[in-house]
Amino acid sequence: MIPDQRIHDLNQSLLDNHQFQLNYVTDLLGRRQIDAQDVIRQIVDFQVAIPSWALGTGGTRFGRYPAGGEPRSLEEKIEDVGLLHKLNGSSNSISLHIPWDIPQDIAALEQLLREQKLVIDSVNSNTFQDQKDQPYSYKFGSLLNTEEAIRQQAIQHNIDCIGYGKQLGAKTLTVWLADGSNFPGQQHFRQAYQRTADSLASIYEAMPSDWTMLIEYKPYEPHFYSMVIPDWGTSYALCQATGKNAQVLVDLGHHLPNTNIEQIVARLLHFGRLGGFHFNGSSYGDDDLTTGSSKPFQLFLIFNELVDGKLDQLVNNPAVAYMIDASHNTKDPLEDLLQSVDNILTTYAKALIVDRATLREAQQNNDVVKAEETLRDAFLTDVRPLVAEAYRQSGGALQPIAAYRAERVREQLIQRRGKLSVSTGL
Ligand SMILES: [Mn+2]
Repeated sequence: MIPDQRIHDLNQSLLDNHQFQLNYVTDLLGRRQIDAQDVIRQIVDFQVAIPSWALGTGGTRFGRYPAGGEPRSLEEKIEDVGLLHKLNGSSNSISLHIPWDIPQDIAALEQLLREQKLVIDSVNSNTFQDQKDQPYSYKFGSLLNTEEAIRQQAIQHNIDCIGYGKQLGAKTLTVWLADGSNFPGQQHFRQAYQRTADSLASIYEAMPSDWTMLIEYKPYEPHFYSMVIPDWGTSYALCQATGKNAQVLVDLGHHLPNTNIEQIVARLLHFGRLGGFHFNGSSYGDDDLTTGSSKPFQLFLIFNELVDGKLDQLVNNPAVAYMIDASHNTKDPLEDLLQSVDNILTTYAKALIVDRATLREAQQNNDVVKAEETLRDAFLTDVRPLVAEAYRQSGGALQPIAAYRAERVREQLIQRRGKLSVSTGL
């Protein structure tokens, strides 16, 4: 939608200022024996999957205010992600939600994905709502249901998701269960857990051996008394029981307030069971806001653990799948996603420049202040020119949101798709 030449021209007008700032940061890091080009290369390599359900407005329980021009089909969703990837070079994949985005014409979709330089990274099953043609209801749970026929229906849905994913080259199934209870005594805790474990085992058995099953946890919502997978410990136990290709997925919004998420990340890396990430921003619960918007330091501490784990030879963890899982009520969804990816990359860059030798030494010597100051030093360094340069080197825009606005993309989308088009999702 945005021609290369146009991105080049927009960049050209910013280049002088950009170069000045980039030179300054490069020099600053050079004085700390850090190669800025090396950091930029790592930012270029970092890719975040965009969820097919986050390209339209949604999310509040009370109403929805369409942005206009929302994608009406999977094809249009792919176009939108292609646009994001064109602007930032960092969003090369899509997480597919089934049944909101069931692929129809596989050959045409493959062609479109190739054109937009995108891949499908994961398929996400949905047993948290009833579909109009399904025989049984999930009102009282899916994989944990007391009725075998209902469990079978939910298992089969997950197997169908694997089938759709296989057609498009995905290799990851993400399972998030809304299963739980609202009242004391409603469910037998141990039996509900065991039925869940058995159902997951059946799905795992049907999964190709080169696939990964990501098991997501959440402490509350939609159920408020108990969730069958409320925490990382339960996810981890289920992964252990299920098989080596089952991994824990950490969604940043799926923790009770003040939970030390960075420590959870470190634990899972230590156990080799951190499979994926759902990025979003949260003040209270599953708020699904822009990643890093209100708690940037927490996001930095999480990235600090991810980078530390990656550099540590003793850590034997498979590649982590990075995905956004957010929803947008007040912002243009595409601008929100550009902001989220920008916050993610900026925070990643800050974690990359942490002086790890000094940090280790301070930790070893119990020098509390030095250790904390070492982290603060990286966190407070303005690395935005490195991220902008990564965008530019990937063929993207130095300032993706400014380019998006300059091109009046939303207005163009409204013209093509209509003011009232509404995307599938929550
Ligand atoms: Mn999630």
